[in-house]
Amino acid sequence: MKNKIAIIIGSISDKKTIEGCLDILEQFELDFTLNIVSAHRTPELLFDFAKTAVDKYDIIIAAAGGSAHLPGMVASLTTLPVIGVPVKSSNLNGVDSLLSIVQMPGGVPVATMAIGESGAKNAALFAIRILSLNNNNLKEKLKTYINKQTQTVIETEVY
Ligand code: RP5
Repeated sequence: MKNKIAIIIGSISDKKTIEGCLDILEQFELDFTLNIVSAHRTPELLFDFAKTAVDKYDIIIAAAGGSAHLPGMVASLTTLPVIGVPVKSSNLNGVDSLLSIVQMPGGVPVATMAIGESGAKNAALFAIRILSLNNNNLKEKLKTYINKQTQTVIETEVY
């Protein structure tokens, strides 16, 4: 395992959505890259990225909005697990992104997260769960993260 994650976004306008993903990966001290790769505006870059990704990374997180072909196209060109994050689009609130990413044909899987910032955070945590299968140190950090999250909810005073 390389313990390395590639994050790709379809546009600079997607960066805000994935801030939570970056925060979590930094918190877990994981090695990642972040690049803009657009399925429609830079199709040749997408092809080159996807064809060489297996030599550099373990997991790809791909966030895109609207007619969001990025995660699916990348998944079709690599054997790596691809986690898709539907970005909340301005016109259809991300339902377009979600349906574009989740409705893959049988044979080409994309692990599709929730729309927007929750999906971006979960993409990082899902990647960490995959990497922790072969990394006990990461597994312990993940347990600590989950326990802290639980404690925060329990200790939150409502009144
Ligand atoms: C998609 O189109 C991107 O992932 C982005 O969410 C959406 C809009 O892109 P911009 O027009 O803001 O660059 O490819």
